[in-house]
Amino acid sequence: MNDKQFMTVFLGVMGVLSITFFVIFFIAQIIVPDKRANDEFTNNNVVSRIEPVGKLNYSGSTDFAENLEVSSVSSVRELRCDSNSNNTTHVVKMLNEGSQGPMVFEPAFIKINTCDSITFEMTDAGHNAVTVASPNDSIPFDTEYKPSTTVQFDTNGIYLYKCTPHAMMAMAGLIQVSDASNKAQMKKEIEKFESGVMMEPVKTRISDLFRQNIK
Ligand SMILES: [Cu+2]
Repeated sequence: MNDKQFMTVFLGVMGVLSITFFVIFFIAQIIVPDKRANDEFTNNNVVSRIEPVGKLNYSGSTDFAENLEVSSVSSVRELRCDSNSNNTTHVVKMLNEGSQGPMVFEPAFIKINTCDSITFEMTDAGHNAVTVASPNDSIPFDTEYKPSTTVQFDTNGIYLYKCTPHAMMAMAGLIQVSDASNKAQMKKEIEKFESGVMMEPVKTRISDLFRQNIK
């Protein structure tokens, strides 16, 4: 075989390889989009089931009357409270600066009776109140950065809740509804929460609150 023959064979082989490559590439283009549609993360049926959590909204006004909202829980289950009975509504404020330091709920600990309500008031904008841990069979709450949200508590026990954007600054609070039946479990939950607190001076703010108030 001389150089000329060799080049002819070589170019022929290269040509066949190139055509084969493009055919495979072309087929892949047709197959891959189908595979992608079956991927669980891009499947719309799956995506639509994932609830958006903690939408950030710093445009909260302090016009409470217009935005007052009572948390609706009927889609989860009916509250076990008699709507006619005289239950008290307490107020917890969300503050940039309180008597206990920056980024606090005030009061951070509150003891209420079964079926009482708490109105979370976003006194300073950019805060929410979201359940971290609560008694078994209780309904978690999320004020969704609304200026004022009233939540009724029908399940006894201790609740730990936080402000999502300021949790690392220990912006959290405790609610005791009548009894402290879940005290042991809550102790662990507070420990877990405080492991995520980044500001050293307030690292034990919630466990201190727990120790001082919950018997
Ligand atoms: Cu906050």
